[in-house]
Amino acid sequence: MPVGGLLPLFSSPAGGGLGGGLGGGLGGGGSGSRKGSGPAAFRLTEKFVLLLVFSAFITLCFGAIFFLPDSSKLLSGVLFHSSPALQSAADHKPGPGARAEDAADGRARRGEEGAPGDPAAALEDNLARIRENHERALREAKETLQKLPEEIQRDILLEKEKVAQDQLRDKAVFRRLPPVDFVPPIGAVGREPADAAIREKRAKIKEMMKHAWNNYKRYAWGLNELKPISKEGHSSSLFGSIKGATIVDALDTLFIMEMKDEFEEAKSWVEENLDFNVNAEVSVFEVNIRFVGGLLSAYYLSGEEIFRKKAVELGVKLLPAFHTPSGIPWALLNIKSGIGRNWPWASGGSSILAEFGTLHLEFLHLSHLSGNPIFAEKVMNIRTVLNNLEKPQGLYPNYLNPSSGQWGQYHVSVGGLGDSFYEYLLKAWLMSDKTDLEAKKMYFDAVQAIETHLIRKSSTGLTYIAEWKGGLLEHKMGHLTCFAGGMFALGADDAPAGLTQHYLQLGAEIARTCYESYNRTYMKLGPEAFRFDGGVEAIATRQNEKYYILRPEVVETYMYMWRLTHDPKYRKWAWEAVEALENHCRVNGGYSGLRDVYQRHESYDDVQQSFFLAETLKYLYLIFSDDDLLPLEHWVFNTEAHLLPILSTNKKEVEVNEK
Ligand code: DMJ
Repeated sequence: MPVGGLLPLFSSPAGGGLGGGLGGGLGGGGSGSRKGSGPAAFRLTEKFVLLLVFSAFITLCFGAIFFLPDSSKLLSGVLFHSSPALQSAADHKPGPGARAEDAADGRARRGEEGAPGDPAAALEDNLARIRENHERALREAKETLQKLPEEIQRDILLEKEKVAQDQLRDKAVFRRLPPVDFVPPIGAVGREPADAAIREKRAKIKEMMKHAWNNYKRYAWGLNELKPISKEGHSSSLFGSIKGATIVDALDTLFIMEMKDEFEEAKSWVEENLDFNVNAEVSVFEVNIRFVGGLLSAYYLSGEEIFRKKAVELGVKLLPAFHTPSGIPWALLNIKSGIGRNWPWASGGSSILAEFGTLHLEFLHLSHLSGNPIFAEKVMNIRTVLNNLEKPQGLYPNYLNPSSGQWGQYHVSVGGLGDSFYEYLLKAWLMSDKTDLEAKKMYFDAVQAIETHLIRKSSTGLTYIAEWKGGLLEHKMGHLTCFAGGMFALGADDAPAGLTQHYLQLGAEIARTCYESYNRTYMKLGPEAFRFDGGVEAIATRQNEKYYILRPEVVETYMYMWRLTHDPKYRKWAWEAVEALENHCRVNGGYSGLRDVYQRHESYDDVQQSFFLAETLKYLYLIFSDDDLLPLEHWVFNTEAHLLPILSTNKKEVEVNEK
C-alpha cells in the first residue's frame, strides 16, 4: 500500500501527486518567487531526496512483507519436508487485502489444482521478484537524484502548466451559458397545516431558524460559520478561503420557510460577494454538497439566474480534481492552481468512497443547466471504474486509489467514509425519473451485501449497522449511519419483488435504534457513535464519541419515515429532538454543539454548523408540514438536504405511445 501511495508522487501525469503532495509545504506562498534562489532550491532538493530515500525504503519493505508469508511457508516446507498436500485450504486463501492477480499468481506458483509445485524453484522465483523490485526502486531513486534542482522545478512547472491549460479549455466552454427554460418549482411553498398544534410546532421551528440566522448575521456575516458562544466567525479548512458557507447552505431553507427578506439579503450577498477566484485548497466533496448543491437548489426554487451562473462557475473550478490516471477525483483541490491531492491519512493515497461517490446528482444537474456534458461524463466514469472492480463479498471498500484505480484498505461503512455513496445510487435512480437502471441495480446489490455482512440485531432486538474491517465486524454505529433508515424506506417501493415491506420495516428498525441512541443520553441528543458490545446497546462508551454537533441524520430518517408511513411516533420523536435542542444547544448567540451528551451540564463546542440550517432545521420543519411541501415524487434531497428536481424524461409518454 505505501508504494502505491508514494510512487505516484513522482509519476502522476496530472501533477497532482507532486504538486499536491508538496504544494502545501513548498509551493504555498508563491513558489514562483523562490525559483532559482539558493536556499529555497536547496530545501526543495533536500525534501525530494528524503522522499525518494523513504519511498525506496518503503518499496523494499513492501516487497519483503508481500512475499514473506509464501516464502516462509515454502522455506518451512523445504526445511521440514512437509507435504503441501497436508496444509489446510485456509493456508492458501488470499487475505482480504490481496488482489485477484495475487491469488492467481499464488495458485500458479503452487501448481495447478493444488498439486505440489517445486518449493525450491518457487522460493527462487520469489527472491528474484524481491530483487527485481529492489533494483527498480533504486534505479528510480537514482534517476531522480541525478536531476538538478532546476530540472525538478521545471518538472513541477510543466505539470502546473498542463493543469492550467486544461482549466483554460474548460473555462472557454462556459464563457456564455445557454438559455434554459425555468420550470416553476412544484410544492416549493406549502399550505399551513390544518391542525393548530402542528402549526404551532412548525412555527416554533421557523423561530429557531430565525434565531440561528440572525445571530450568524449579527456576528459572522459573510464568514463560513458562527461561533455562538464567542460570538464571532468560524472558518473551517474544508472550504479554504471560499466564504459564506452558512449563507449558501441556508438559502433553500429560508425560501421554503418563506423568510423572504432573509432570502433576498442572502441572494444579494451571493451576487456581490461570493467569490471563487481565490487561492484556496478545498474539500471537493464538501464544496460540492454545500455550495454547488445549495446554489442549484436556490436556482430551482427561485429561478434567479445568479444561482445557476455561480453553480456552473464553481462546477468548472472543480473539474481539475478529475485529472487523475483513473478519473477518480482527488479529495482536495486548489481551485486556483487546479492541483489536487488526497487526505494524508487516507489508506495508501486513496480517495474516499463517500466523497467521490457523492458528486453524481449535482454534476448531472450542472450538465443539464450548462448544456455541457462534461460534468455528467466525469461522474459516469466514476461509475464505470466502480463497475469494473471486483467487490469483496459484494461490498464497496471505503478507499480507492485514484492512480492505480484499485481498492485501498478493505474497510466498509454505511457511516463515515461510505454513507452518501449508497444514498446517491438510490437517488440517481429516483432523480432520473426511474430510468437509470444501472444505478438501481448497483443500489439494491449493495444493500443486499450490507444486509448480509453488516446488519445485525442486538440481544434486546435493536437492529444496527456495524462496520466491516477486512471481514471482521466492529459493533459500532455512527450518528452519520442513522440516515440509512430513511434511505431504506425511500427505496422500498422499487425493491425487488416482495421486498417492499421488508425495506420499510428495516427503515423503521434503524429509526428505532437511532431514537434509542438519543433517548439513552442525559441530553436526549445522540452521540457521534454508539456501540453494541461490552454489555451496552446504543450507548457511546468512548469519551471521544460522546459529542453531538447538531447533526441531522436522525431527524432526516424521521422525516422520510413520517412521509412514508404517517406513523405519529415520528412526529413525537422529532418534537423530543426539538425540545432537546432548545434545552441544551440554544444559547444567546445561536446554537452550539455539545461535547458530551451524557453529562448533566452543557459543555459547548462553540460551533453552529452550517448543516444545522441546511439540514437539521429543514427536516424538522418538513416533519411538521403537510406532504404537499416538496413532494418526494418531484424532488430529491442531496446529502446536504438541498433540493434537486427529478429530471423528467418523456419515458411515460413513450410508454403511453407504445401501448
Ligand atoms: C452533512 O454535511 C452531510 O449530510 C454529509 O453527507 C455528512 N454529514 C454532514 C452532517 O452531519
